[in-house]
Amino acid sequence: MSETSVHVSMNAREKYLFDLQGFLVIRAALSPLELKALNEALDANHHQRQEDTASAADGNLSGASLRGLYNGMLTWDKPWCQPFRDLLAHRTIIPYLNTLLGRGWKLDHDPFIFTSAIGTEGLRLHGAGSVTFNGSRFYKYQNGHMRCGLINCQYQLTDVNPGDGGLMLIPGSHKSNYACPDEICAFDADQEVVQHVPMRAGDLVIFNEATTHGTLPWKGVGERRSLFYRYSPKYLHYTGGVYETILPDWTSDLTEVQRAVLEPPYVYHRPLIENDGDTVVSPRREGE
Ligand SMILES: O=C(O)CCC(=O)C(=O)O
Repeated sequence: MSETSVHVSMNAREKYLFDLQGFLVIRAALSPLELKALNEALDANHHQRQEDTASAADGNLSGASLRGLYNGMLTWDKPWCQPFRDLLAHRTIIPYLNTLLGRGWKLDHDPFIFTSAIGTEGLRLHGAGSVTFNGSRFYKYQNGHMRCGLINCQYQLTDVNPGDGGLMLIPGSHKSNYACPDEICAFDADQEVVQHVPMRAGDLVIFNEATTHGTLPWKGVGERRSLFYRYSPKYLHYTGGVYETILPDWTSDLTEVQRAVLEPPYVYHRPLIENDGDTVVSPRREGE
């Protein structure tokens, strides 16, 4: 039997924690076989590694080297693309995304992986909370439902031990009404409000882009390998990359559920994935 955590709905404890913190950790989201296939695919594609020059961290977040960045995995040569395609609509995440984004959510960014060796720099805290209404990265609770702009699903392909570094978040900041002061964003002041999230390989952290977050310099002995899938509600698109108005030829290899996730933003007649992870329905109109 698979050890993957499959949930048919987001439970009351998880809803409380996500609403409170702006993020949620799902333990053992990936099965050992899925984890092995993803790591083998990455090992076989080391030549695809680029350096992430965007972070330019200094002070407490500086480091001796840049983060490694991989993308384009959905169209890597077979068989290496397959484990990444299998995660497009992973059964574990469906009930969470249905709850946080409303049914009809879509992949937003092209999936990517950050890697770090010991000494790799971090990234300033960012994510604006409720300072201004930003329709692409917001948090709202209304009429019994949570709704978010951009949602990050970050799978760990290797362990993240306490003190290793990597993802940091300010719990509750998705609802903050004031801009994060510069010295906190730089991780120079009030470090106790910032939470590092230790995880085992196979764990998943789901967080709202509006939750203030960044990267601690990597101090782990092992390599950091964090795999990101970012999703948005059916009516918006945050970035370029995977947004195609007509699905490309390679998507004919995908399941109906996986293709539904790659649909461009629109509302009417949209394929909606049920929590069971298998059923796609397409109501004429969807008012959810
Ligand atoms: O390192 C992380 O997990 C956070 C990365 C991040 O927020 C970013 O690259 O924008």
